[in-house]
Amino acid sequence: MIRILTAGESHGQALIGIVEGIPAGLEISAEYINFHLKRRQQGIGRGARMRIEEDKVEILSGVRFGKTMGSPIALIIKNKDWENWKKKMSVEEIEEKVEKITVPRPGHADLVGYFKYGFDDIRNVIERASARETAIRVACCSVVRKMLEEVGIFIGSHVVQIGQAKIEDRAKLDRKVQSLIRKEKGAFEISIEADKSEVRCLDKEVEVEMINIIKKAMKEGDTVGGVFEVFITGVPIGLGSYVQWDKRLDGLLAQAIMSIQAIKGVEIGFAFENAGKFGSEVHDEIFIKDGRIYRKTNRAGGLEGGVTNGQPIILRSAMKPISTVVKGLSSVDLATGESVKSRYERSDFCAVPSASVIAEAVVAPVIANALLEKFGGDSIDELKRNFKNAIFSVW
Ligand code: EPS
Repeated sequence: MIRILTAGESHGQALIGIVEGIPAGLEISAEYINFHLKRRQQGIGRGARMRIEEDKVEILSGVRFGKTMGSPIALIIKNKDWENWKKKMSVEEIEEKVEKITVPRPGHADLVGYFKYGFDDIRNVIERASARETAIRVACCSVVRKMLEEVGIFIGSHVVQIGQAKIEDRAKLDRKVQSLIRKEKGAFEISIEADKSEVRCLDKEVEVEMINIIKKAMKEGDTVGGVFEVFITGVPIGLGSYVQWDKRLDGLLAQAIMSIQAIKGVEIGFAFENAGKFGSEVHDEIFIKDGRIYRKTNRAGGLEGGVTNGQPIILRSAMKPISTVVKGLSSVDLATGESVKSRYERSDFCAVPSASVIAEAVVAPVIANALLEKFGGDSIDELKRNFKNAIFSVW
């Protein structure tokens, strides 16, 4: 099975990751991973840090002559900003006094981390809780994603809401998404289109509203969150299982997306809308043509009983507004007990477009593990041979 571990602090020397369990013979390059790293760094509303970093991965092990060897793959992304943080983030004890951070930002991990680990300096929390970690996670997951692409499974995403600006015409959006996923690269075609927009939005009018809301937040020293959707296509029937709680793929996918910093909600298909309807209006009826099972709708989001039903997987996710707010929020100085305003160093105003790209990445290991569990394969050729028996349905 595939396992991923990451290490590294936001302003430390580097971020590192290990990917274990990738079958042998997968063609992979730093170029492929860097393509997704660059996509993660795009979007209006990011802070000054994104102008410092230009994330590039180095593959340190597990790959020979451009192909995986079945052994652990080690990756590294160096932090360019490290140059400015060598003292503050020194591994060794230093003589010089470094200012301690004692005022937690509401919504961030600051307060809980301070008490949980018994620190006297919130810097220790900020550095690892930071969403900077997602750079190496995207790198690691991109290797897994490449493996999925080998068997025709593609992942894509787009943003449907930022602040109060949201796509209301669902029927029009569904038509657009359906026409995109029928193309060669399935769900990734959604991303190819969305990547052309600064907010990764498929609707030109709503895109303008979204950009205006982000600009307003930037001007007012505030932040905004939003909602994005992830689609996964080319998934056969039967990944995951209902036989045990921890094999249900819907739960595992939700966990993966929830593990992204600032994500507070995940929905499979149109769960919240479905909750307000009668059953007869919700469930995707089953039809057959020329011996092939098909559905006219996909409100279940490609999962029934925690098992893939052969339709595209649809995951919707809510990101809260970033918790570092320029104008400050009420907080307490934990060193003195005084009521003060939360401090501001530097941050993003909106990271919803980036989060959607990160979500594409983090679902890959969940799908890949369910795929390997069902079809097996120590090499890519073996996996492909086994995958030939996969059963699909159509939407
Ligand atoms: C982040 C704060 C900002 C973001 C960062 C996540 O960084 P800094 O504190 O250096 O200004 O830019 O995101 C990234 C660095 C990244 O690569 O996505 C936070 O507190 O989570």
